Amino acid sequence: MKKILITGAMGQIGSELTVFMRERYGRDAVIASGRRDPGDDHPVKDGPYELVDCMDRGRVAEVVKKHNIDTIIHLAAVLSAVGEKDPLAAWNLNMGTLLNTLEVAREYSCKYFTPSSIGAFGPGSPQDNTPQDTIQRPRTIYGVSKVAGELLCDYYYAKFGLDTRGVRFPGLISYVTPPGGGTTDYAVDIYYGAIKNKSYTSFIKEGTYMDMMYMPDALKAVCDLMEADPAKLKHRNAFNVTAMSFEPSMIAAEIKKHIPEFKMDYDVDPVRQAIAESWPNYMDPSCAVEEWGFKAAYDLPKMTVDMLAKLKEKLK
Ligand code: AKB
Repeated sequence: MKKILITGAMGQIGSELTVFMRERYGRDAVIASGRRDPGDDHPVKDGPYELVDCMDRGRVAEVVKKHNIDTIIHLAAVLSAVGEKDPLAAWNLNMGTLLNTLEVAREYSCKYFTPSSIGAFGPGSPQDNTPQDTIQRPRTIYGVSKVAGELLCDYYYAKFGLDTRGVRFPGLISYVTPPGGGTTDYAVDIYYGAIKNKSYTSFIKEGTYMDMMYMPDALKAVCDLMEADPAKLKHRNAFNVTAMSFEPSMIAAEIKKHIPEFKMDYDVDPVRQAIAESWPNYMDPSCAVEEWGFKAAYDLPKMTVDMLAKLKEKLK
């Protein structure tokens, strides 16, 4: 990976991955891109930045050619809860940008990464210890687009020999960039509620387990997978990765250890609750462990200590 293009660099993982990869591979090795100019004081502007709408394949190709890109990290996507508000727009954006970037990667022989999600599973998938290869019949347009994306990445690998790689991300938790319209967002919002008001109203019901991961582990996972020996990879899209599984009262109890006055109540959102119930309780990440050494450093207690300390500083 000498020159990396990151699409959707303004999204939750995009801006942090840009900073992380620049630290790891060099400032000029990572070209961040997005549909908007984020303003000069945004961290993604600390290095090369290009305005790119991935619905415009010609523009993607122009930027790949201009910077001699050999690796595309395609992140631009509409998430699960927002997707349900306008399914057609979500499908068009998720599939249109995926196909355009895959085609450009094929044309310019780039290595390719795009994330799938726990959203690629559905009510028919085994919910406990969800296997790497199993039934995938999601009920959200986001999930349908993620399954289609996984299949397309497999297809481009098998048909054209494109070096496609990916992970099924769980809910990502970060103090830097807020998430943008997902079902797992409560697990980020709760920390903001704890620091700002010592309280939080959860839109997800007590007892609803989902997989989660702290952002530093997610960033490292992307780099570790992209650096992995291709001969060892049996799966081309996408690996189950997870660091922890919890339900709302567990994260509340963990926060209470540090903020004893913290109170949580519930006002369940039926749309997001139904999505959460259709997703795994916890996935089996053993293929990622075996094929490229996936390992997460943060569990719920360790993440909570860090999140609360960092947010306290940030919101001062
Ligand atoms: C969402 O909740 O939609 C995302 C995801 C798990 O893919 N955070």
